[in-house]
Amino acid sequence: PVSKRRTRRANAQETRYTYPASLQYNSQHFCGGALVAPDIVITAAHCTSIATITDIALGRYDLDSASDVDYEIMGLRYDGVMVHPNYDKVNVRNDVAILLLDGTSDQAYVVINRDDNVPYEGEYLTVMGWGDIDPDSVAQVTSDVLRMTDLMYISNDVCAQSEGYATTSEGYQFMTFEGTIDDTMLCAYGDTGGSIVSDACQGDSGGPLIQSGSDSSSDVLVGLVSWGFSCADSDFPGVYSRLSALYEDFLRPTICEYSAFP
Ligand code: 4AZ
Repeated sequence: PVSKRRTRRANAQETRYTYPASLQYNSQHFCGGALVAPDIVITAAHCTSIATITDIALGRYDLDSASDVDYEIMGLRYDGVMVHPNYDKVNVRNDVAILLLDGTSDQAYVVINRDDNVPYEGEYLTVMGWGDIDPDSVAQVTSDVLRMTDLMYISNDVCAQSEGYATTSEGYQFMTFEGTIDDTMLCAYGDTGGSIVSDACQGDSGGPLIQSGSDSSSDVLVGLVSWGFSCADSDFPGVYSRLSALYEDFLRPTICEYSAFP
């Protein structure tokens, strides 16, 4: 996650989050994910077309360091990528995929939100990832350590009416689709007033947006980083896959069928 100012960037605590996954191609991080059962990671559907997933790193904090304890590198089971059947890549709808691991993780996994009334308007949420930390530089600079930031949940209507998505040609240009934030999406933004904006960015995609509990086993996974116009621009909130909307039709039945720990 990024911020236009350094002050609000925060490294996650080394051992606070056990369920973030780093999806890698030949040891290079390219997307996030979340461990939701000992043998299942979920991520954004669009991540499955960015690169081939050769490794899934779990229990990591510093991707560049061998000093992380208890971390795990997993692969995918044969035919282990299950994209939501109604994933719509033009409109970025139903942006979720299930990854079946070829092993069993010892990390604490995170509970998926199934309550349509969560999050509530104005609720604070937390996003985390190893994604781009400097959106102003041309090169993508992924973080070596896991970073997190708090964001505020806003309703889909408020999001669609935000300065950027509602009014600017940039917004319209980006939203080549019908211009709605549909019910498989949710929005959150990190504008604390002034110029300090924190946000998810490239490389954070697929990673967890949570309602924070006191530890990893009491956190609730409400979203996955999905899209947004630019990063850390106060006119454009970040958009996430809304997991409560994807739970009954896809996540619950698929996890029940394929996990050895349903
Ligand atoms: C991306 O390209 C991306 N600011 C992810 C999140 C956001 C923008 C872009 C949200 O993966």
